[in-house]
Amino acid sequence: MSPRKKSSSAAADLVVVANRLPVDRVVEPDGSTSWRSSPGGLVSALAPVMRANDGAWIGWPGDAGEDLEPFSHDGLSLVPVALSEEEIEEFYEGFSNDTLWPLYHDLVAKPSFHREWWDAYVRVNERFAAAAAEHAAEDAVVWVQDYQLQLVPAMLRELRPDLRIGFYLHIPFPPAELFSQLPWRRQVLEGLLGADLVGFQLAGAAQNFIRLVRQRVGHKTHRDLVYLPEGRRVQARAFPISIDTAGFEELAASEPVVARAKQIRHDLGEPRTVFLGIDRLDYTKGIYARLRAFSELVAEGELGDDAVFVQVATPSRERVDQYRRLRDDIDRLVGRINGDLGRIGSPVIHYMHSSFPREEMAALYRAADVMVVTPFRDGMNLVAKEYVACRLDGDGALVLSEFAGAANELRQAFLVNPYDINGMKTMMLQAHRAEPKELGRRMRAMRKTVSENDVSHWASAFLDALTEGRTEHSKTTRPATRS
Ligand code: GDG
Repeated sequence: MSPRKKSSSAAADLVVVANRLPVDRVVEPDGSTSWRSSPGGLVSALAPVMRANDGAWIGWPGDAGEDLEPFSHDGLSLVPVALSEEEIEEFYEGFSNDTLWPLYHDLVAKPSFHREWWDAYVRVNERFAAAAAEHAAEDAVVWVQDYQLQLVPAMLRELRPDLRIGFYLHIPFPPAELFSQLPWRRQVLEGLLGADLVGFQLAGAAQNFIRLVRQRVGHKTHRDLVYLPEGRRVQARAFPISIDTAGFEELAASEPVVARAKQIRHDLGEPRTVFLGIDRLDYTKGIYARLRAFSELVAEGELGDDAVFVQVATPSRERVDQYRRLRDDIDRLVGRINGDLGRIGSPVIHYMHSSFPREEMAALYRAADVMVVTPFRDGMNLVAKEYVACRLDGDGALVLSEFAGAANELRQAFLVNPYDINGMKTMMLQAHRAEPKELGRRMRAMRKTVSENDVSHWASAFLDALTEGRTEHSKTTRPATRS
């Protein structure tokens, strides 16, 4: 292994490029600003390997503003990329969240195509690529994340052909029939082909990509490889993402979380069965259909009179029209269901439009008998895996959509088609009535899956695959244990 060449933050051996920095800006009462970590699976998986490799994380700080200097936070070098108010509207809310997001999720909502949004997408991708080119050491490894930055790999390769470039898509990659609607389909494919390795949640998504590259760009492909005319090869493979399983287990076992879970059940009126949904408030997540299915079961008397549904919907993308409409729809539905079926002091649906600390999430997972995860389409769905990780006693039931990537691994869940309300009702009822023995058998198998495949396993599988193909350079990423 070659010795480290440089130690300044301007020369990182591993560069992560993501839309968001893993921190939020906090403005203090005196007007000064400070940073607070926004913990997530990605940062907890990557932090150790970043620290071991002079890593830098390039991303947007989350609000409109001028350029900020790179800084360190919690041992990580962070490089802010500024977005103007107009770019937030056109690149982020527009092209990323109102064009690509619905297009990549099976057209669950209608995507908007606007040429100005595309122009902003190109401009912002160029800015991220320039920042990565500036901060990567010679021969460094650069890992670009997600649908907001699909043009970065090719832009970066143009600037820095010495780099080893990986790209990972956290959301589904659609079949050719849907993707082909995108007026800039060829540019997006060519953007991704700048990477050496393109990672997806599922093998089917990688196959969709390979097929599109063959059809639309005309490159030769064989299995998971694309052969470019200049002699370079690009690999497209599945790397299903996961969670910090041990971290969730530890949290779920902690005394305050155990006590809080008891308190939650008490506050709900000690019902026999607690159903739970936790999602970003997003039209892909199938919240509306799931609440309808549950309310019909209640109205039909199938659940007895002591089942409640707790639905947490975390505020999300609130300036995008489709999200505003969804919020109104859910507000109305919850109001109607509780108006029709609730009694004084005991609504059937406990709906919270807010976000909570991780400890509260773990307590909710512990408190719930039946976790209901019913997206119409989802890259993976980490909530399903988090629920499983928190069920330390091996009890509880998971009702899971076939169209979540997680269904590929969590085969022992009660799998449902979220478009089929009657089918969902049947499965929710089956989960509610299942014997403890059956629940234990299912949950133990799923717990084994999430403990064997956690997020650090995911990160090292991707980085190993990215660096092992490197023959012309000697550098490899250092494992996290060597600092
Ligand atoms: C995208 C893809 C893919 C939610 N509310 C709160 C909170 N959360 C956390 C959950 C979970 C995460 O946010 C949500 O992850 P999901 O996977 O469920 O969904 P997306 O946000 O759509 O994520 C998805 C994922 O990327 C990773 O590749 O699985 O398919 O769409 O970790 O726990 N966390 C806290 N408070 C909340 O109120 N602390």
